[in-house]
Amino acid sequence: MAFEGLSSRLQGAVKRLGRKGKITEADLKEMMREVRLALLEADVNFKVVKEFVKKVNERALGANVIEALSPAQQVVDIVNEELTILMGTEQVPFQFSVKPPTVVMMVGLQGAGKTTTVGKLANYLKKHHHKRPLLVAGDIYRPAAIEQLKTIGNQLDMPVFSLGDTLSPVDIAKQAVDKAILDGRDLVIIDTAGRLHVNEELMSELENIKAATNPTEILLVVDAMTGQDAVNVAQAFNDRLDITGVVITKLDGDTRGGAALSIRQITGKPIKFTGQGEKLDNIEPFYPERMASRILGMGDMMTLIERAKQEFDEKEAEKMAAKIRENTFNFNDFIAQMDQMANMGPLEDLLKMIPGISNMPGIDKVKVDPKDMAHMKAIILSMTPAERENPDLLSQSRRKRIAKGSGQTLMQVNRMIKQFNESRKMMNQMSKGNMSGLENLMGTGIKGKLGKLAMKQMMKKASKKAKKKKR
Ligand SMILES: Nc1nc2c(ncn2[C@@H]2O[C@H](COP(=O)(O)OP(=O)(O)OP(=O)(O)O)[C@@H](O)[C@H]2O)c(=O)[nH]1
Ligand SMILES: [Mg+2]
Repeated sequence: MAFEGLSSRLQGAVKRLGRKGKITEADLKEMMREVRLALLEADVNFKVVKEFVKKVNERALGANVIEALSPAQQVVDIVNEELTILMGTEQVPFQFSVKPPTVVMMVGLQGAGKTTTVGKLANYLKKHHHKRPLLVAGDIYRPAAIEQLKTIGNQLDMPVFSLGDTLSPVDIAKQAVDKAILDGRDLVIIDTAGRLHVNEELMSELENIKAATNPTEILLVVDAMTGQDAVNVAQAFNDRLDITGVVITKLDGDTRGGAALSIRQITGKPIKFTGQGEKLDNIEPFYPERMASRILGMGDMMTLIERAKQEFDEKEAEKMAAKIRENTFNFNDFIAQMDQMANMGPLEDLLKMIPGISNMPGIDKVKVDPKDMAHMKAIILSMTPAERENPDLLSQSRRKRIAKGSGQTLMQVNRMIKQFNESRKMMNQMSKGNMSGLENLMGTGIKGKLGKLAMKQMMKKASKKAKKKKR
């Protein structure tokens, strides 16, 4: 798969960071070193790498991730966002001419995938935009080029405009546009010849085709396998032709993918499509965000972060953490946390989405019984507001009343209150001590989930203890 090296290195760096409850400036430095190496190894242009690392580092320090409740998470978030920005932030759609036909020039070096992409793009725009394409055989130099395009036209059941190999490509292109207008074709895609290297002859021919046909899109086709050189090639084509976009082909291959990461930054021109195979429907619009997630291998984790962000009010989290510290965490807070969790879907699912957690020993045995939760909630809801605020008010007579009100036995009520008090004490101690974990756990979204989990485990322990005592 493309980006494999980059992905595994970045994920490795993230994982190492992810195990820490707190990170230091040294951790951050080490992480940035890894990110830098990962990008360089993936053949990302060194200027791009330098700029990228600088930006991520500045943001991480600026966001004070070292002080933050979830430093690792925030660093990952920043890397993901910057990767997205690096690749262009938004999907840039294919442009159509206001006045048909829309003319497209496909340009690029030899073997990049121009001819194939002519077919793919025609196929795509017919399918998704109901266009009526005319394919133009503008490569008169490579002997089999015309036949290759005709075969593609046959496969797609689309007309191919060819005048053989005696007229100049400029004339062919010009006549093709006239023919399209005559036949009511609203899309003209011109295949052009490739060269091994950028050279003057090629560039001036392409300039002439551009002048003769006034294309709306000039798409540079770049093979994803091209390493560092991709950037120079893109720059050369852009300088002469002022390209409108880039198509990265062969992303299905075993490529390091550096080209995809550098070109936007260096040329300022968007990647519009990617080719992911030899078949004529292996083309997709390029989405920077999706590509970044794919590179980080964190599609799931990003979803989780997004969900947590939506569901959780950061201020509430702060408040909760403070309450634990000050030992004023009460039943209302407890219920609020429970509801919070319910909004986020089953806890087990959430845990599975967090890299590093999913393979923690024993984690798969953690089962959160919704019935348990419901019982706890019923008991709490049978308390008066004052009792919920202040668990110390709960005398035996009050507990009897609560048991009745909640349909639970007195024993169940006692046990629940005891568990609550014990966990509260434990959380308070942890928040004061070196176990930075718990305050975090009760903090922001994801941690809120973990907080629940920790609480649950503590409660289990407490109840086992209670049982032992009784015997
Ligand atoms: N795996 C894979 N192969 C591709 C992709 N795009 C093109 N190819 C293959 O790459 C080879 C070259 O593709 P062409 O479309 O002929 O490239 P070209 O730029 O027109 O080449 P010239 O006309 O010689 O300059 C062909 O074997 C294609 O099947 C892709 O996205 N994935
Ligand atoms: Mg070709």
